[in-house]
Amino acid sequence: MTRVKMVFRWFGEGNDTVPLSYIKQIPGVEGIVWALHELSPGEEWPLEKILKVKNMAEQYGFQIDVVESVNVHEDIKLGLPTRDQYIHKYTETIKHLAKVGVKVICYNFMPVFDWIRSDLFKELGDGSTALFYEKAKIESITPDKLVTSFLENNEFTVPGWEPERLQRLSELFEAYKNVSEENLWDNLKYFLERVIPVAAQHGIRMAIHPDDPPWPIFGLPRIITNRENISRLLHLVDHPYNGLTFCTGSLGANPNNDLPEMIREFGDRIHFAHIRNLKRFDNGDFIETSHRTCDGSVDVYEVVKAYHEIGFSGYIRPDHGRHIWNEECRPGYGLYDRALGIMYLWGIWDSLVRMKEGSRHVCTKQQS
Ligand code: CS2
Ligand code: MN
Repeated sequence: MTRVKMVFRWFGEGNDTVPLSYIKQIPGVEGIVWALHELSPGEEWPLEKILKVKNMAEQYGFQIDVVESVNVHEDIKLGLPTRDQYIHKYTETIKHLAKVGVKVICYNFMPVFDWIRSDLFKELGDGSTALFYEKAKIESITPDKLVTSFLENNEFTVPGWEPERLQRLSELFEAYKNVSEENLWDNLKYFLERVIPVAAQHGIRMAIHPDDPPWPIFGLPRIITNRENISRLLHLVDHPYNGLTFCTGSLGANPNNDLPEMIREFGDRIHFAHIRNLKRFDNGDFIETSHRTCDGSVDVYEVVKAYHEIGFSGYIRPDHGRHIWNEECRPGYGLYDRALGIMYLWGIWDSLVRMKEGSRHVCTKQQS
């Protein structure tokens, strides 16, 4: 029987508006997706801190199999001589995470920024708000202006946009001036060649998150963007532990990405599935929507169907949600819309399982 493992991103005690006790009440969630958000990229994660999260999660019966993210230090992406010391810390962190049973590490290789949007709380017309990408605005604003506006209007730190990191913005842009896409590929290869063997030895699958959006931003190179590049990535170090976080929200911003097809092609290397819908506009803008297929441009039904077809038994989480019912939360990471998203995903998944396995299968209760 096909069995996916539904998980839910949680930013940690005192750092998330959603308590674990609420996550517990979302049907079928068996684990939290977590990170030590208080640490900077490049720092080694101490075992005591990791154990604290494990204990907290266990009180609610949650596993902590998936970490998102162990961030990669910029010196690694830049290919600076100092990278070796950071790669060493990264592998030490992997060993610590293996000790508590972590199975998957999600990370990304995007220069300077993690995801980019022009607005964090754009009105959708029904009273809800969502993350919005306005092409013209992004093309006309300077990165520091954009960052300042986010920091002013948002009381939560957004991962990848931490004030400490962003203080170094101009310095970083200067450093990336000489880094081409090909250099970034080389630097990723160098990183993977050193990290994958350690991860494999410790039973941890590495799952790179695609670039969001999947095209170059502010002149910075971006490489994890489409089918061809994903295939190149998987061949850089051709090992089952060198895999993907397949994010339909990131890859889906480019209409040329055939998501169900990519799931069928890369299925055995997808260790972690992020499902999100978004609506693309002809002018290059896009807005994040509810998970429902007809609300956006991503055919979420076909995406889930592709996972079912390949017998996917990895981890899956709803990605960003809208902000609904006046919820005050981190941009994209409220409780309500992500919980609705989960129920939509279960609705599709359970029907597919039922159609295949017949009425003898009702559904698997994922936790007690
Ligand atoms: C985002 C990212 O789409 C997403 O999941 O919220 O911030 C993601 O967590 C990172 O790119 C993973 O490294
Ligand atoms: Mn994602």
